[in-house]
Amino acid sequence: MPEIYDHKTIEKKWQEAWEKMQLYKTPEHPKKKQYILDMFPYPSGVGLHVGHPEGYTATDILSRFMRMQGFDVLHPMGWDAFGLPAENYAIKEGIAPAESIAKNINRFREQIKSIGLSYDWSRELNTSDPEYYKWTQWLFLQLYKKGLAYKKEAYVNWCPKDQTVLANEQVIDGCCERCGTVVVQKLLSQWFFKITDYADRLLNELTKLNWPEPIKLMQKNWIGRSEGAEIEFELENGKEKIKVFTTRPDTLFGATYMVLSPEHSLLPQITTADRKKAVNEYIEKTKAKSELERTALEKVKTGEFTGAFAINPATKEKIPVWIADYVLATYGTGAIMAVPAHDERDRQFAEKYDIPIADKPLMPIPEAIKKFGTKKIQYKLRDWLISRQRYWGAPIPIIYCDKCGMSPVPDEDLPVKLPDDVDFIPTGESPLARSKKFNDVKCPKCEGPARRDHDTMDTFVDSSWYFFRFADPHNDKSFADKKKMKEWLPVDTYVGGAEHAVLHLMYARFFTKALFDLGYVNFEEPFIKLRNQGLILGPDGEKMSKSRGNVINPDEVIEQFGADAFRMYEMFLGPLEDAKPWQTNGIVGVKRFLDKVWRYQQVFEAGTDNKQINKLTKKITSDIENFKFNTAVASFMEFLNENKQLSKENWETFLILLAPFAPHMTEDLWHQLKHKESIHTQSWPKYNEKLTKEETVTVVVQVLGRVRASLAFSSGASQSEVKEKALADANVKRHLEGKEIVKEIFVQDKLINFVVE
Ligand code: ANZ
Ligand code: ZN
Repeated sequence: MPEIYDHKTIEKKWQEAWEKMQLYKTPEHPKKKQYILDMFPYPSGVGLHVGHPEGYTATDILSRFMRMQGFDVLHPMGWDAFGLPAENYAIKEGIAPAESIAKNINRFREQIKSIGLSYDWSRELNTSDPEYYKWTQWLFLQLYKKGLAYKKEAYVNWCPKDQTVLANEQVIDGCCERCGTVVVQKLLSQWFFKITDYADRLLNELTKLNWPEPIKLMQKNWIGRSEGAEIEFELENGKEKIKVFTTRPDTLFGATYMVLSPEHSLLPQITTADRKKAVNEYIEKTKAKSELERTALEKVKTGEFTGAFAINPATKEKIPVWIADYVLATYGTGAIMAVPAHDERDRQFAEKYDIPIADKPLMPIPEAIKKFGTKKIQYKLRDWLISRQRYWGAPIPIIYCDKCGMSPVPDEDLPVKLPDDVDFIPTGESPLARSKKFNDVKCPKCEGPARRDHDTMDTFVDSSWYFFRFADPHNDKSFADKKKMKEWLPVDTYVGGAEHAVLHLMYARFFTKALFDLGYVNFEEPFIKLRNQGLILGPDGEKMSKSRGNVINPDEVIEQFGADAFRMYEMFLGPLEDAKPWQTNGIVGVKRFLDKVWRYQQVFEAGTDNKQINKLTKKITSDIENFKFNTAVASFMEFLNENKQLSKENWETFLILLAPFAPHMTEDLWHQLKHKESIHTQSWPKYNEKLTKEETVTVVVQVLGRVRASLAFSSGASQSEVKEKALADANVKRHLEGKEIVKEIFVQDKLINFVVE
C-alpha cells in the first residue's frame, strides 16, 4: 500500500464506483423513512461557495448514519433556478437565462459530486424546467379556485432600478434587497396569495416544531398578533364614521385627536375646502416615503389638519382629525385615536402641533371594549404579493378576454411555457408583454381573441413546494403522487441558512397548510426539525467577498487536500450554527489526521481493550444525533492520539464510525481489509453502555509542592483540562496571585504542581 493517501485517484475511483452501483438510490417504498433535506441552491454564475458544503456535509453525514442504522433515506438535491440574477445577466451579456442557468447547473452538479455527497441524482429537479413549473402553475390555479389567489390594485414596493415589484420581505431598510436602490410606492394591479387567512395557524403551530428558537421568534414577530379593539368615532359634521384599531382601549378618555393615514379613503369627503391644498400636497409628499422612514420613532413627526372634527365617544368632546405619515394605510383600519398622554409618537406630534394632552384615568380594558367598541385581533402579516414584471419565472396561468373577463388556463393546456423570442431590457412592463407569440391566445370560454397574463411568479412560489416533488419528481399526472407523499413526507430534518427565517420557511408552511385543506397532503407542517448553518467567514474574520479578496474556492481546496479533508474540515471549523472564519492551517491539521488514519492500518499493534472504542462509538453516535459534528471530528483525532493498540475488530469499528465523515478513504481502507461490500452499507456499530462509563480520579493540585486543592476528573483527563480547572479554584488562585508560573509538573490522573516565581 502506498504511504500517502493519493486523494485525487482514490476519491475519483470511489465516486465512479458508487455511481455505477447506484449506492445512494432511494428505496422505492420505505419501511422506516428519513427524509433529510438541504435548502436547494440558486445556481449562480460564480459556482459553489465554501458555505454551501457546510450544510450539505452535515446532512450527508446524517444521511449515511441513518442508512447505516437501517433507515430508508430520501436525500435529494435540486436547483432553485428561476430568478432575477439570470435575467440581469441576460440583459448584460445577451445570453438567454435558460442557457446560462443550464451551464451554471452543470458546474454546480460537478462541484457537488466532487465532495462525495450521497444524493440520489435520479431525483434531481430544476424549478425552471417546464415539467416542474407546469405544477407551480397548477398549484397557483388550485389556490385561485379556492379564493386563496386574488388580484387587486395596491400600493406596492417598486424598485426603480430592477423595474419590478418587491415583497415586503424583500425590502431591507427601505431599499431593494438585491440592488440597494431606494424603493418607492406605486399603485399597481397585482396578484396576491391570501396567507393572512392562515395567520393563526401559522402562529399556533410554531410550538409543535423542533426549530431553533430565534427562527420561531422571528416568525412569531412577523405574524405579529395584537389583541385590541376597534372603536368607531362619529364626525361632528357628516354621517361618516372613522374606525380605529387600538391595543389600548383603556386610554380612550385621553384621546385628544385622531390621525388618518394619507392614503385613507375618507379624506376626499371629510377634508374642508380651506385645508384641501395643504392636505393634498402632504399626500403627494408621502408617496416617496418607505414604511420604515414613516414609522421610525425618532423621526420628526409631520402632518396636516383636515379641518374635520370627530367626537370622542367617552368624553363626548370634539377632537380634531389630522393626517400624518406615521399612520400606515396597511395596518389596522388605517386610522388611530391619538393618546398623547400614553403614546410616545402621539406625544411628540401633539407637542409639535399644540394639541391638548389629557392625562385622564384609565378604565379596565374589558369594560372599555364592552362600552365603546368590539374586540379585534390584528396581525402584522400581509398577503403575499407574488406577481413580478420580469421574464425569468413561471408565467401566471390566467387569460383575459374582453367579453368573459378572467379565466384560468385549462389544466390540459399547462404548462404555459416561457417564450424564447423575448427582449429582456426592463421597461417597467413585463418582458412577456412584448412577445406576440406568447400573448395572443384563445379565450377558454368563448374561443374569441384574448391575451395572457404577462407577469411571472415570485421565485419563492417555486421553492414553497419543491420538497413535495422530491417524493415523486418525474410524475406527469400530478405534482406528486399522494401515496408517495404519505410515504416520505414531512421532511424529518431540514438544513439551511438562517436568512430564510421568515420568507421561504413561512411560505412553505403556508403552502403545506393550504394543500392540507385542499386534501392533497395529510400533514400540516412540512419541516419537523430545522437546523441552521452559520456563515463561514474569510480567513480575516470578515464576510467573504470578491472585493475583499478573501473568498476561499472549494475547488482549489479539494484539489489540494481532497474531498475527505475538505468535508471534515468544514465540520471541524466549529458548531454548525455559528459564524466562523476559515483557517488554512486548520485544514492542514485535518489532512494530517487523515494521513495518520491511512498509515494506521499498517502500524497499529494488536490490542484487546474494548473500553476506548465503546466510548468513541457512544460519543460519535450522540454527536451526530445532536448535530455536534465538530466535537465528533475532535474525538476521532483524540482517539488516534491515545490508542496505539487496537484489535482488528476495533479498528474496523473505527473505520465504520469515520465512514460518514470521510467516505472515500474509509471505503478504500475497508476494501484493503478484503471486504467485498461497501463500507457504507455496514451496520452502525453498537456499544456496551457499561464500558462507556467514565472512571473518576482525584488529582492533587500543588503550588510549589504544597497541596492547595484536590479535584475530581474523569480518568485520562489531559494536562490542559486539569490546569484549566485548577486555575479556576479559589484557593489555588489565591496562592498564585501576583506570581508567574514558570513550570508545570503533571502526572496523569494524580497530580499537577505549579512552580512559581
Ligand atoms: C391608542 C393607543 C394608546 C395606542 C397608547 C397605543 C398606545 P401594535 O401593538 O403594533 O398592534 N396604530 C394602529 N393602527 C395603526 C396604523 N395603521 N399605523 C400606525 N399606528 C397604528 O400597535 C397598535 C397601536 O398602534 C394602536 O394602539 C394604535 O395606537 C397604533 F397608549 O391606540 B394605539
Ligand atoms: Zn371570452
